[in-house]
Amino acid sequence: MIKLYGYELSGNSYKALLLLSLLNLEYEWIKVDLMKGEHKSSEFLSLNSFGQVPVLVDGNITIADAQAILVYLARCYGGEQWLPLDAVSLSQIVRWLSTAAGEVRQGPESARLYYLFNATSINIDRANQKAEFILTQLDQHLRDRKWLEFERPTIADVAVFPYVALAPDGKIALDPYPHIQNWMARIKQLPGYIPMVKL
Ligand SMILES: N[C@@H](CCC(=O)N[C@@H](CS)C(=O)NCC(=O)O)C(=O)O
Repeated sequence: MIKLYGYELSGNSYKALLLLSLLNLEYEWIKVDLMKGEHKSSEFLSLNSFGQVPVLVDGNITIADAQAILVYLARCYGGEQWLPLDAVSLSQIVRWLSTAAGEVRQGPESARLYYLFNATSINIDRANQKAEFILTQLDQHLRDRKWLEFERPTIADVAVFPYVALAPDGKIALDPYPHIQNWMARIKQLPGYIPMVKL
């Protein structure tokens, strides 16, 4: 059975959980307690030397990084729907995987880290500026679209959704972004959708 190593308050772990659930796959959840430093144990470092969750183990395959896990699951178990492979479509999806790991991480994800986990090394003014930029961009992008790309949900939506939905944890209100809110509501309606803390 697929094993997912993660932490329940980790939005990156949630990305992997969400796709596992949307794909209706069975998995075993293995909690790595970041608060207890379990991600720095030698046992966990042998799975991911970066010392970060999530990590997915499927048979003899071990994959670290939320975006990499989404790609793996989509291609192994989701067919063309979640990650099409023609050059243009693939590049459109990868753009959003990069945005999730770039602008979204520097913005709402960092603000959440600052307030929820007291990560005072984060420059909160900069995180707020980055958040406003990417949320405004996303809202514009979604003005006349149901999903980030194409006429269906893909791993682009799964990668970007968690830390946008969690923005209020970083004291970033989503009220000014109606198109983002409509998109989030659509994601929550998908068969197999699970909210973040259900573990
Ligand atoms: N690029 C990685 C980042 C993963 C990441 O930052 N994980 C956090 C939890 S959300 C973590 O494990 N932090 C502990 C640490 O970096 O020491 C991904 O997208 O999965």
